[in-house]
Amino acid sequence: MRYRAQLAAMVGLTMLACQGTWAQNVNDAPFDEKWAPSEWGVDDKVGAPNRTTPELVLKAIALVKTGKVATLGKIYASDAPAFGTRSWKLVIPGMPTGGPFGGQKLVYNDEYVATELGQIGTQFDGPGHIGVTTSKGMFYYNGRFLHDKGVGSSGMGPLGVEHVAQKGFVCRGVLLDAVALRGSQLPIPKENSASDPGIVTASDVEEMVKRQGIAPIGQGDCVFLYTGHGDIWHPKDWDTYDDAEKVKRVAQFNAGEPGFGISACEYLADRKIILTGADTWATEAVGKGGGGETPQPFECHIKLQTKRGIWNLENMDLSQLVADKAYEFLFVWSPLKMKGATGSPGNPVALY
Ligand code: UVW
Repeated sequence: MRYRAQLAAMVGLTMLACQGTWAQNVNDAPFDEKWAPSEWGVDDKVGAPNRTTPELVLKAIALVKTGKVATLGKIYASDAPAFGTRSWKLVIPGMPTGGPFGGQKLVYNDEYVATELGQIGTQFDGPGHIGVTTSKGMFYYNGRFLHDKGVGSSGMGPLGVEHVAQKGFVCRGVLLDAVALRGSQLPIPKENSASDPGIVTASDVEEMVKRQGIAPIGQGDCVFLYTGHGDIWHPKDWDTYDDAEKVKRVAQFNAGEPGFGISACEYLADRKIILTGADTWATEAVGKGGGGETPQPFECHIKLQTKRGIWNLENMDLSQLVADKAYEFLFVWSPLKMKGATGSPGNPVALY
């Protein structure tokens, strides 16, 4: 946790520094590059999942050949890695929570969970999660601002995840096996450079698609990256470790991560995908110093989510897909319809 907290502090400091620069009106890219209105219009609250059509759903369903099913969510638990100061606490109030009722003395249990529900464990980044500070305020997907009417500490209003949840994700899932490409688990990047082996580039993506013998990435696809970094926190082994080993692994997991670099994110955006995901906590590369391919932390988050409405799933368990070499599949998932939330927990399903 200490390393993750340090990293979060570093990222925070860098963001503050960037905000300082933006406050001087240096980065108004959302206006200069016309990030809003989005291609789906000024009222849109969904983003790239708008690309899903009945035709694309039927094409994705045709990828189910063997009837095999893989669940891609990790286990939510208080000892699992989490970003910054996020945490998970589950209690069963009462034991039993209620009853007894009636002749059979029925009893029941509930759970009370205290956590950053949309941003813990296997988590979905929706429209209210990532914004950038501009000269006009904190800018989010489709030109909404944190100071807008209806957006506040009791909910994100038009940026709430329930709007994306209404649409959901039913798509062709593509698994990119970067461990097979590099020959081993990808390292945490050491330098802000596309040539770092921890940074997956656009040509790496093309090479993986070619080697894996699948059709090119295209409109409406959901694209998931396996880096091996997620195996530091593998659901199969996790509960076999003692507390000291878990603490060590949490620190390793949180110290940075391999992932997509800028060229890969731009490439995927050009292919008009609707969702990224990975076995890591941010999907994109995060070096030990906080940045990825550039010193700007979470630059792919900004370029895909804030700018284009291409959303993201983090901390996925891709191991069964990797073992089965299931490189394309039917992917089905939807965020929970939590009014005003920034994201969602969940357990996505792949069928192939
Ligand atoms: C942040 O919340 C900054 O990152 P992530 O989306 O990876 O949780």
